Formats: sequence, C-alpha cells, structure tokens
Amino acid sequence: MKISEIKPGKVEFQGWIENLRDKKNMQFVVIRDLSGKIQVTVVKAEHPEIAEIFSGATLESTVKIVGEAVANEFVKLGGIEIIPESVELTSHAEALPIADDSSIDQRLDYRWIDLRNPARTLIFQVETTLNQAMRQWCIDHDFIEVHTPTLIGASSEGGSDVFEVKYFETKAYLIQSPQFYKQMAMAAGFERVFINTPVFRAEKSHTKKHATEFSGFDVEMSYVESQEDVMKVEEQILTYAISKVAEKHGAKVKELLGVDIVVPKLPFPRISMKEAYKVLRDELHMNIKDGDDFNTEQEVALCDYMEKKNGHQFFFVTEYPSDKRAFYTMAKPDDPAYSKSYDLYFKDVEITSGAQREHRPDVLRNQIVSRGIDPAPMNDYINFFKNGCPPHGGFGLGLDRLIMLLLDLPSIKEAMYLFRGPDRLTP
Ligand code: AMO
Repeated sequence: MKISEIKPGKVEFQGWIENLRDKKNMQFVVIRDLSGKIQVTVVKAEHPEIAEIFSGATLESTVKIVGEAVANEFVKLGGIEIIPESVELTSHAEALPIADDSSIDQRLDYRWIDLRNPARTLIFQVETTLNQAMRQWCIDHDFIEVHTPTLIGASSEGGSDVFEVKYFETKAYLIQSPQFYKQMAMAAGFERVFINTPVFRAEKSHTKKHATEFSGFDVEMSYVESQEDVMKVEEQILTYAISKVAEKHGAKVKELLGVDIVVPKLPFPRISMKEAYKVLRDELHMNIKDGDDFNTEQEVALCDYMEKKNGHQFFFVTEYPSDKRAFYTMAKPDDPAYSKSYDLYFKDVEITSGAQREHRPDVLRNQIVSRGIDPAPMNDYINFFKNGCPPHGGFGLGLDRLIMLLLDLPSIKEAMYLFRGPDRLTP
C-alpha cells in the first residue's frame, strides 16, 4: 500500500529510509514513498533481528515492511507509527554524492538522486498534467495526433543549427522541428493535427532557455485566414492546460516551490512588430529601426512594458519582417515586407513561433531561393503542395520553456527530466 493510505491496522508497504535515529533501546525510522512519510518504531528488546537490519542500513536504502499501524498522538508524522513484524532490506544505498544545495551541474550528474526531492518530482507531475491537458484540448477539438520521424533528409528550418548523423552510406539530420511533417498532414487532408516530439538544435548556447534537445508541442490547422486563427487556438490550449495545473497542483506548487500558478485571461494581449518598433523608440527611448530584430535588452524592455500595460503574463508579437522569418512563412499580401507570423512571450521568454504558411509551391520555392537555401533537397517538401493543399498555419511550442516559466525555475535544466546541452550527454 501507499504510505498515504496507511490507517491503524495491519500494513505492508515499501519505501526509502529517509531518517534513522538509533537510540539505546529504541529506533525511530522515517520511511518515505512518493505519497508521504511514516515513522517506524522498533523496540530493540522485542525485535533484535529488525533492530540489527536497521542498525546496518544506510539512509536512502529501500525496505519492505510488514507490521501494525497504531495511533500515537506523540508521533509528529500524522499521529501514526508502525510497529514492524518483519523488515526486508530491498536495496543498499552507498553514501550520497550530492546534497540539495549542490550546484545544478553536480545535481544533473546524479539526476536520479536529485529528483527524489519532492519539489523536483513535482515539476514532472505538473508537466504530466499540463501536457495531458494540452493534448486533451486538441483531441476535444477534432485534432488528429501524428507520430513523426526524428530523422530527416533535409534541414527543416534552414540555417546551420542542425545535427548531422551518419545514415548507412549517406547523411541524415535530426529534426529541428516537425515542420514539414505537420504541413504534409494538411496536404493529406487531416485538417488539424498535433505532434509531441523531441526536437534537436545544434546551438552552442549556454543560456537558461537553450537545450540541444527539447520537447516540442506542435500544431497545424487548415483553412486559416491568418496567424490570428492559430493564435486563438493556442491561447485557448494554454488557458485550459494551465487551469488544469492550477486545479490539481496549485496548492502543492505554492507550498514546495513558492510559486502562484496564474491562470491567464482570454484574449492574450497582442502587439504587431510595427507597433513594437514605435513603443521601443517613442516610449522606451531605444535605438531600433523598422525591420530590425530585437536585441536582448529590447526584448526584455518590451516584455516589461507589455506586462505593466496589460497586467498579463503572456503576449503575442505579430507580423514580423518577412526576411527575419523561416522560408515557409507567408508574406502579407498587402505588405510583403512583413509576414503572417507571430511569437508568443510568457514572462520574459519566447515560448512559441507560429504563422500562416506559404502553401503555393511556386511562391514557396522562390522564398527558399531568395533566402540563399539550395532548393534541391527541398523538392520532397515542395511537392507536398503540388496536388492541392488548403491554406494552413500552425505553431511550435517549447514545452520545457513553458514549464520553466510556469514554475519560475532558474533554468531549463531544472525543467527537463534529462537536460541535453553543448556539454552534456549524460546520464
Ligand atoms: P522555433 O524555432 O521558434 O519555431 O521553435 C519553437 C519553440 O521551440 C522552443 N525552442 C527551444 N527550446 C529550448 N531550447 C532551444 N534551443 C530552443 N529553440 C527553440 C521555443 C520556441 O518558441 N517550426 C517552427 C514553429 C512553427 O512555426 O510551427 C519552429 O520550430 O519555445
């Protein structure tokens, strides 16, 4: 049984030795499982064989215990103690190489020990609920889930941040996003799809928000008129999923991580790039020209401005300059220097890129060529759009970034079960 289910009477349970006080005549042992902790009390004279097992046991060893749970008002842990009849040591723990206050990199070396801390386990309980709710929203709204390969013959985002792998006598790449596959689903008539997949970026960035492998949550939908249709779906998915997290884990997150889960209000605030340039220049007195990318300082200033102005932790930036976006993005027909694209910011970090896509194969090919990308390896992708394909759009969200921000974690390393970065391929 789980420790949290223990009531007075006969019990059998397993767990970790969290604490052990070995007195002259008595032993007080705290056993922990995922659900809670309980005290085991041993009277040495009555059970010398059990006392001997505990005397030789180390902290964090695991045990199986059969005994009687009895109420005892002096026991701090729930007013119940276990009088054991038999104890079996199921594993022996060597001295722990890390403590709670070890550096993050030391802790990652021994992640299996690090994650035993209930505050860290909670991160993954939250992620389970969040991801499940995002999927549920999609399923409830007629999305089809597709499982896509992580090996690909051509770079899906352009650029150099792609891992190359030896593939028999030829080369393959690890996907930077399932972009091509989700767009193919639109050509296949699936109308609405979502994909949960690992994605890879060969970026040597050592920041709190970069990993070389992370979990993507991707959505693509047909018959969109602009990025606005995609943004409406994304804000609903997030509001629903965060409300589920607040409902299920809000109190525990506050207790163990000291963080309030704020369920965002709909709609999320929006600002176009053209408006953002004006705000940065006229109100925040920063030096930026129309068509530029934000530098980090400008990005932080804009996030700060939007949060203060709207009292909202999320906001969309829309209609980026076309030449700053990936080749598959549709340009605005009335103003082709700008595109039908968006990013979503949460607190001060970008968590999503999205857009309406260019679904006309001839225009798409031109966009590829005009970015200096060799169109030959893209032929399979361009072919998707040659046999009829509705206008479509979608977004890609970084799940690990979302968790990091939702729980105010200092780095994406804490948000990922196993972090992968430029200097880390283990454990
Ligand atoms: P983009 O390249 O913006 O867009 O990636 C989408 C989201 O993925 C997350 N992300 C990362 N997370 C951790 N470490 C990284 N190195 C990293 N890089 C990106 C971010 C980001 O917003 N195909 C498009 C999406 C689309 O248009 O549908 C794409 O991949 O949260």
